Amino acid sequence: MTAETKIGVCNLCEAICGLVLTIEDGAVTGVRGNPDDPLSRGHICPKGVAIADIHADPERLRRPVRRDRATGEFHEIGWTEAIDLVSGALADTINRHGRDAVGIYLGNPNVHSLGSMTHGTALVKSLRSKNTFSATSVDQLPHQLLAQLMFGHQLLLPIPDIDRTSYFLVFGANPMASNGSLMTVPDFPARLRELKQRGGRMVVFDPRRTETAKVASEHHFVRPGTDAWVLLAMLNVLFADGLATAPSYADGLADVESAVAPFTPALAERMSGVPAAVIERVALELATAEGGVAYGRVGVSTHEFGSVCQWAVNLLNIVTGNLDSVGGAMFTSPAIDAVGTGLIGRGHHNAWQSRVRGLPETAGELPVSALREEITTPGRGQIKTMLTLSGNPVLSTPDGARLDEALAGLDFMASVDIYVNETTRHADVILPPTGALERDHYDLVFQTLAVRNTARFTPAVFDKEAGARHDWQIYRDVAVATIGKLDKKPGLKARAMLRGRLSLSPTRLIGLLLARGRTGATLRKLRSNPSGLDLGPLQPGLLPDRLQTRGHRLVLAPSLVLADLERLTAVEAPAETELLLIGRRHKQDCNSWMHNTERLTRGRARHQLLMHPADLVERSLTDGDVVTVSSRVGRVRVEVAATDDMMPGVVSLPHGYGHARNPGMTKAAAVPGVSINDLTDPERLDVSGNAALSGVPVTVSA
Ligand SMILES: Nc1nc2c(c(=O)[nH]1)N[C@H]1C(S)=C(S)[C@@H](COP(=O)(O)OP(=O)(O)OC[C@H]3O[C@@H](n4cnc5c(=O)[nH]c(N)nc54)[C@H](O)[C@@H]3O)O[C@H]1N2
Ligand SMILES: Nc1nc2c(c(=O)[nH]1)N[C@H]1C(S)=C(S)[C@@H](COP(=O)(O)OP(=O)(O)OC[C@H]3O[C@@H](n4cnc5c(=O)[nH]c(N)nc54)[C@H](O)[C@@H]3O)O[C@H]1N2
Ligand code: SF4
Ligand SMILES: [Mo]
Repeated sequence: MTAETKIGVCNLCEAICGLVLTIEDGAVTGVRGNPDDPLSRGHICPKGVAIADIHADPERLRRPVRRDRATGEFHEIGWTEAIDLVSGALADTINRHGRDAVGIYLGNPNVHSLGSMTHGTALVKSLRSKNTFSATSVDQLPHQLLAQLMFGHQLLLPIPDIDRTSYFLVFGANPMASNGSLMTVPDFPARLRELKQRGGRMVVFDPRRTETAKVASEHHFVRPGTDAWVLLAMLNVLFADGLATAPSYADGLADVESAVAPFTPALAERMSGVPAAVIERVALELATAEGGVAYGRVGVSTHEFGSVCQWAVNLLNIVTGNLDSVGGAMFTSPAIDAVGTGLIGRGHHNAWQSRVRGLPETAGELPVSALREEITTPGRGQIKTMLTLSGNPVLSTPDGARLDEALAGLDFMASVDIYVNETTRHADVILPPTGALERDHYDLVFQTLAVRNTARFTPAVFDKEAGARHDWQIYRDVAVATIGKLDKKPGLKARAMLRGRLSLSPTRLIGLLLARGRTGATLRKLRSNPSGLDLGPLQPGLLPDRLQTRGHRLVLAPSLVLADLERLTAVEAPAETELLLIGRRHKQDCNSWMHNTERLTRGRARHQLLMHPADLVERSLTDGDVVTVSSRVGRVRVEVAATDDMMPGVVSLPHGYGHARNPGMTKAAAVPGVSINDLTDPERLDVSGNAALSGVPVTVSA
């Protein structure tokens, strides 16, 4: 037996850790963090090790499968037949019902695959359906919208300079479990230790005493859904104390000052439960720290006022002089600059609306909270055929149970996925791409969002098996075949251009894009430095040049958010609800999948509803009871676990559980737990269209 080591990369979360794999006889027998990786510095987590389990998993699809509509059973078919079926159904739907009759959902793993980024997006564009949805609207839509409105580009996202900050103010994020988000920060625990060793502090606001809260210098409970009042009150304090300034290239400071004036610390205390004195002190500490940064993530983005929250977080950094400055919120200088080169559009909002509820699009996508009604409501533009790409909206989006039912009624559904999951089990055809270890990788997204500038290209660890296809090849073939079957085809020239563009492999494209970059990182150089090139710490002083707004101006007071403050002002008192439901992530979970790997599911169960002991007593419940949790849209039955880590009045379930409805995936189906999204409500939305998954009113009973 010969053992060899190969450099790989983990694509399971935003930390993009470098790996060193041991390969024996074609099997992965060891996975370690790569100590030579300039970004991840040897870090790895339990999921990174489990990447070998996915590779070897017999339940992972390797050939296209077709579902027998009578029996529900899947059987393997050839690629030619599979592409023909999918392109035939897509074209037929468009020919008969128009383009919007094809619905598309793009799931989270798309951003973790190079081929999806280069070719999946091209397929989606070529279909030109308004009914395009993605995980963005159950995640970071407010961040992207505010980046577009304030900085001029949806991906011009300020990243906390965690390696140099002395004051890290965190709202609604749990990087100790999630490994960071919109902040690619491999080895968060070590970077936090270094922060504290420098004498720095981390202050966390969260309705649960999370893993991150437990290692923070200071943690404060905040009532779910009320951060907007707290953040605006912090701004209010800074203006009142004359500590709020703006750079010469900013417009609208006076508008901000008058907008935040009604949002006093006393009001914030009443709404959120956070003492006014804490709000005042923390605001002053941020303003006077030598390099401080405010950061808000999923907990304040999947919020009824998610856009106000992200606006306020950006403003806290701006008015304290911490934007574009060392130790603050900084912009990256990636080797492939999707922002400056126009590779990804700057974004737009409300250019069209969803058919049934009139919800606004953002950057070409509609809120996924509208997906179900667009499938079930008859009329011109009704979704008849669905295409899901690396997604599991039945578990990941609000009111998933009803979406589950709606998918069963489609004329046709096709999925590009490596598993039969709770969503793809409804597909007529599933097209499975090669796995992460079988394809080249360059991270187009997360190197752009990282706390340090680095560049890394990772060739495939394994050759693809005979008869397997990469995702980019699947997207190419579906796009070209579909267009060929349309009644109203684009002109010959346009079709040839699309075919030409799609025939370039992702790696070729990366080579071309790197050659256009300004960092000197070429594909050849990256190939000879497989652990990655260190391009140095984030650079200050990139503004105003880097701004993509007209005249490179920083827009402090976008009208969309100012108008939404009226909705906020109209909320007079905290809602009288019994309990508020929030989500959670665990280190060993990966959104809605990977529950079929034993490595990540053995040990203590972690699917329970977490509840404060006093709330249990009030309902005559005891730890371990099976309880009924009910919301406006649904109910689930699940074990309850008592913990004073929960804020009283708040309960928590993790998302991505509830696999029993998909018995076909045997190991995952045996994992206990229910889907939190059988309780979340598609009517609860931020002004951006992002789902308000946090703070859902629920009742809990025996
Ligand atoms: N209540 C609540 N709901 C949430 C969240 C929450 O915090 N609370 N979080 C939200 C967030 S932030 C996100 S990003 C979404 C994520 O939810 P989704 O967008 O549904 O994405 P995932 O669950 O990560 O993965 C979906 C599927 O992708 C498939 N897959 C994995 N790797 C590959 C690959 O390489 N190629 C292909 N083709 N398929 C692959 C797997 O089979 C998996 O089932 O969930 C959201 N839902
Ligand atoms: N292990 C693991 N890592 C992951 C993922 C995973 O599923 N598992 N998913 C990846 C994905 S897709 C993403 S987007 C990132 C997300 O990365 P994070 O944003 O760090 O994700 P969460 O752990 O969901 O953290 C959200 C926090 O917000 C808190 N919260 C809920 N409601 C409120 C509120 O109203 N106010 C405040 N202040 N806090 C609130 C929750 O208690 C929780 O601690 O993680 C990524 N990394
Ligand atoms: S932290 Fe994220 S990228 Fe790193 S090994 Fe774990 S799952 Fe993979
Ligand atoms: Mo996400």
